[in-house]
Amino acid sequence: MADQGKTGANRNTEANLKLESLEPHRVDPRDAPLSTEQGVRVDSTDDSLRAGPRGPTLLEDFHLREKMTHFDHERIPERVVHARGSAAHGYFQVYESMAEYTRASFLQDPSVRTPVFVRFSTAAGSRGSADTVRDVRGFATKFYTDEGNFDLVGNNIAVFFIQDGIKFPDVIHALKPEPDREIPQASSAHDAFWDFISLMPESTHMILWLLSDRAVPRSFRMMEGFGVHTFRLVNAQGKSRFVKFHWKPLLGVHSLLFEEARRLAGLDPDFHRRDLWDAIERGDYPEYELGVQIIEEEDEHSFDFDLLDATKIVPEELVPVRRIGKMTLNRNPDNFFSETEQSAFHLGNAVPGIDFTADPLLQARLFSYLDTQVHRLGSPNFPQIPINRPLVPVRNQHQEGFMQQRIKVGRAHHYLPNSLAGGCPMVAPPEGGAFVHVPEQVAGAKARARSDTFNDHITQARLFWNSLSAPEKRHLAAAARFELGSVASKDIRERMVARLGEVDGELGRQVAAGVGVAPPAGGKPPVKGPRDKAAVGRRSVDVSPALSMENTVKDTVRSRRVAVLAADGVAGAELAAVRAALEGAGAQVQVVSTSLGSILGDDGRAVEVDRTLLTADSVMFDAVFVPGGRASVDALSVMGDAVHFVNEAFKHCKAIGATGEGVDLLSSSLLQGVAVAGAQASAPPQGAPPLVSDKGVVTSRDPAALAAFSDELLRAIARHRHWEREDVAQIPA
Ligand code: HDE
Repeated sequence: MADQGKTGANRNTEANLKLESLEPHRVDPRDAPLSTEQGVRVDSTDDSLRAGPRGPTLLEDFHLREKMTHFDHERIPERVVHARGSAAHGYFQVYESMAEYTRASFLQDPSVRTPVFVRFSTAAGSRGSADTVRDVRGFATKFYTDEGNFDLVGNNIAVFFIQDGIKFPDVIHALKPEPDREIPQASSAHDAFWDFISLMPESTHMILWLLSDRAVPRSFRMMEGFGVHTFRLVNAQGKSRFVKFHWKPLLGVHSLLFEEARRLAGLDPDFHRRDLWDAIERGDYPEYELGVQIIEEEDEHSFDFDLLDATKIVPEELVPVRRIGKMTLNRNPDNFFSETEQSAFHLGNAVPGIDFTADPLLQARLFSYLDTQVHRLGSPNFPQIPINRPLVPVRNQHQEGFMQQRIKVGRAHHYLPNSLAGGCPMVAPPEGGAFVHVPEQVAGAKARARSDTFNDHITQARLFWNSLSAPEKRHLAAAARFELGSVASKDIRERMVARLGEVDGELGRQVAAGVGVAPPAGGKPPVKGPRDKAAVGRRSVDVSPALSMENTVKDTVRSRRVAVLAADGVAGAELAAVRAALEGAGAQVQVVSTSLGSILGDDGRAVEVDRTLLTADSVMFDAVFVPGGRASVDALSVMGDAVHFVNEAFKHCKAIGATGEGVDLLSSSLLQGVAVAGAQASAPPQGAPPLVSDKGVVTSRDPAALAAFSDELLRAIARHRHWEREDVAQIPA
């Protein structure tokens, strides 16, 4: 009985049962000739049926009418939020049994690979909007477990704008393009958004995250995911504990600079989609560890905030994140519409062993997701679409509806109790795998009210700010100046600056200076909040290093993109040695030159060109390498695009490497404030070090130092950005 309804075949196998289940639905154009939807073969699809070659088209043309009708109905409503997204298949494997905490079957056996489908998204823009805009990213995972589907529908920002779901339509209406002019697309930099936010103190914490570099991720593969709400884990004995879910990317958390993000929005609006697709095609499979923060029920009130308040994090320093398993994304979808667009996530898709809390944001979501899918996919039968189907049998009393796929047999399938079908389908006891809700005690007078323990909107915003490194703070203040600088209403700017000043006086002053309003009056009294309430505990921290991206993984170059600037006469040996080192460490190297085809190295060997200076831009890369070769460097030195390429990479604090004469290109690029190897010299001066590495700029003129050079460049690229260069005088890029 216990295993009734389970697929079983999921166990101890590397096969991905979800992918196998999609196989019968895959259609290859090579399998059969062109036909109508009725399977009738078609002799021509280029000319409609006409009364004479110049005559009118006949209504009788069933092929024309079918083709046109289907085309006319191709579009379905895009998601009201998170319309722009990209997805991938993969699997999840737990490291060790979590039976102590949860009975969820997919969290028991380390040998089991549970298929997953993950959709990443932006929230504000339409389906065709750019990937790299400043926005929260969705991180929605569907686990096809052997007890049914579990959807973890999270974001890359750990908190949310609002505390109660009833405000969701308001925040989204404010964020979306303004209704009269439908401007701006996929951007929060406008009056309506900041009008709302400036009047909603509870949004302060989320706003700080949104203004931070986390809102412009380098890649979907390099961002964290958060379940945001407090959920429950429930074990087989019925013991319930609170849990916060996390996804930790193995590549670390890395961002773009906002300026790069804005340039990329024009140069490659599909930057993140392409990055995800290409990485999977290359076999650079994105990996994330699932983390949990587990909190005993008796500790519910031990913090200086309310666990039910989705505008708060549980600092990792108070409750460590335990990494319990790993997700690997290893297969791209076959069809964007059928899989990515039609995938329907729902926070309410939970499996036994995982349960909800009374978080009022979560509760509203439990309603919204089902409702929105019916609208978007047009029928309550949307769970029957192949990508949404669970791997376990589905039996219930639902019947009919648009696009019903099931052929239910028998006279009495559709009601319970029945005797004609032997009482089937039968309900299951908990031991038989049924979902049983945690019997949480609830009591209280009916009221439209919010708990006082939700009142403190500033303390954790300040915690976030205080936890950032100096460069992150600088970027955040600049982002606020950009966003508010786009707001026409001075009142709104003033209100918002005052709020930022409440979080931190210096932040308020820095933003005020850029947006033409008076600096906020300093020294506001600390906000009265749950800290002061006897009912709420005092566990808190003032700084959480886990919040700063400065402390992320910085020891790998895996999948980083490195541009090699070269022209005819490039030093072939230098290019080959450095490329081998970079590729050996997992980086992707692309040779950028003036035209496609190949260039000739000084060793007489041809080097294939991957991109031209017209189609490649430094913002598309993580690092630049300029090999020597007098002719190559001389040619590049007089090309504005090549010089600009290096200048811009320098401005964006990326690792830059140069060997031999390549160092001269850097020197002539007005690099300021960094040391390079023997500037403007073709041979190393007497006693000069073979290798100079300063603030992410690695240079060497010594052919014998290539191995050491490569090692140092790898280290510089692994650090991702060298923010210390932001202090160097402005670069004319
Ligand atoms: Fe969503 N959200 N949301 N949301 N959300 C949707 O469902 C909603 C919230 C999130 O890749 C919609 O299928 C309400 C928090 C993601 O398909 C809709 C509230 C978090 C995705 C909806 C929230 C999210 C959605 C729109 C406040 C992070 C994309 C289309 C109570 C934990 C999933 C759809 C995908 C999508 C409602 C707040 C994440 C309308 C009412 C908090 C990742 O149902």
